[in-house]
Amino acid sequence: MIQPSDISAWRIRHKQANTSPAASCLSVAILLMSSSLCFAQPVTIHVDNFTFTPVETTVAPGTTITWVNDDDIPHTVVATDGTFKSKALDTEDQFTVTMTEPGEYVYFCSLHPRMTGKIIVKAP
Ligand SMILES: [Cu+2]
Repeated sequence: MIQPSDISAWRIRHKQANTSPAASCLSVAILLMSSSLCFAQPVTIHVDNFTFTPVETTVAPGTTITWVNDDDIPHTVVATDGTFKSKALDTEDQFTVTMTEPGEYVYFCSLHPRMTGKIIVKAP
């Protein structure tokens, strides 16, 4: 015979097993009294053929952005206002920053200054 306590234990296990990442995030957000963390999905920007792709991207504050050099020559990632600056990235090297302050950040490759991109940090 199943006791009521068995059912509630099963429910707890069942609930945990089916908790989605979004639901977990929501719980964490309620705990922290902050919703901005939940919308900060990491973003990857590819560097290839002298181009940043996507060339412009809008993210929430707290978003981690990773540039990956898919090109066969080195590139850098340098913000015009000095917010971030990578070393020369060889093929397959990565550079990661976390953007916390809202604003518009234009960046370029210091080796090939015509390569530019833009990150817009904006609360959702
Ligand atoms: Cu470059």
